[in-house]
Amino acid sequence: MTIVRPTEAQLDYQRRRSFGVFAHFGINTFNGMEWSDGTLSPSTFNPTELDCRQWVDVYKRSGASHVILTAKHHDGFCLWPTATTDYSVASSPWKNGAGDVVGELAAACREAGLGLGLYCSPWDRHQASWKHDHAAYDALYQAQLTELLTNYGELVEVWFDGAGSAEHPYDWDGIMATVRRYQPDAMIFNMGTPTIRWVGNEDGLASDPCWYAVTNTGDFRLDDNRTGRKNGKAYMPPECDVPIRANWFWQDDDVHTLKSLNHLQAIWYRSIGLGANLLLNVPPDNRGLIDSQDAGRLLELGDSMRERLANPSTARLAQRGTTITATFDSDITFDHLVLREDLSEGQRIGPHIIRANSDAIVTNVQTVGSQRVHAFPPVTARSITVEIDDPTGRLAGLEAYCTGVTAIPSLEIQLHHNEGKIVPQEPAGTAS
Ligand code: FUL
Repeated sequence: MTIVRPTEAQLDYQRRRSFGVFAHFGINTFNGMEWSDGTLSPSTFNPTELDCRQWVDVYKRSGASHVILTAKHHDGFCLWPTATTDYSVASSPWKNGAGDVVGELAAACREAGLGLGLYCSPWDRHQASWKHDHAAYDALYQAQLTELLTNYGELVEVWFDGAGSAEHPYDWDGIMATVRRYQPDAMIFNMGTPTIRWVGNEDGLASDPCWYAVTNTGDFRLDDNRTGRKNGKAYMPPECDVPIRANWFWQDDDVHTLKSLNHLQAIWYRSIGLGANLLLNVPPDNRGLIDSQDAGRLLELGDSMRERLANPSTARLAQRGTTITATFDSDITFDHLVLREDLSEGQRIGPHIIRANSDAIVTNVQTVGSQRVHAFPPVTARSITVEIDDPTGRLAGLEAYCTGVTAIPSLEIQLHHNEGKIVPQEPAGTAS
């Protein structure tokens, strides 16, 4: 079986950027819409108090390592003063047309040490050429990307959204060459030749197993998106995107859909806790600020998870074949374990069983990956064993925690904007 290996940039991303924030912001924010058709007037874009430092302050304090901004959504309205179209902030009353949201966010991120990624929708409903003159649109899109990739410093991720694009074949070779040329280390989300993939739902949920390799690439409707496969052909870890309310753009009438702390924690364990990356959308409102209720909830999530994982007991590891013995300095009581696989030779560990004092405390679980978080009723032991399925698998680390929380929280029923109920589907095998 061939096991594909990650690049250094992918490994770094998995290690350091497991939690990012998505910021949907644009002309929709001022018109109560999620998708608009490219005809809304730029005169409606007018944030009265826009302050990217306030966004970055909230994001940073939550523990997020990066933010991804919708520089252009499907409506084609550009948040930077692009030379490619008038449909941008330059035609808006905001700062009399002299503003640049991408520039302000990039500066705030640089100042605070937060990574920046940009979303630039290939589907553009404002440009007639998108439908009628593919070559002209492809040139315009390349020019827009070039502006974004060259004027705003280092980007950690470029987000390509597949929505709406079925009818337009893009010049992916050209687009990828542009990204590689100007931002060689940036992760590429989901289209072209991606380095990270969509997890297959917008509920923020990965599955167990969470394999990083997939076989079908370059198509965002992958059948092995959700679980991946051990012997897949390309290394492409999943990113789990989910909005903090029902909608991606800020709306003035959906605060009742703000996800509870319990539900966000449930998402955390089923994304970051399964070794996937989480991208939680916390968008600016029509003042150009993060709403205090959204900010409060995001900070509660960050604080609570940080508190749970604040005091690790680190184990010494010894491996014989498929048995790994993890020994602590003394007897300790713990209810959480975090396992980290050494991924430098590719992801190898599948089903594993953890025993303490010869009782099985974790069973029926699959992959480990960049980090796997298990929760269970308290156990006291000086050493534990992890029985893995593949003798070539290696753990890079194992830590135990006493959190007072003895199970992974359950998902809650969510409300749609229009009050319809969404029952989140529990991904297979995630309860440990
Ligand atoms: C989808 C888009 O259509 C939504 O508006 C949103 O941007 C989401 C993150 O991706 O494909």
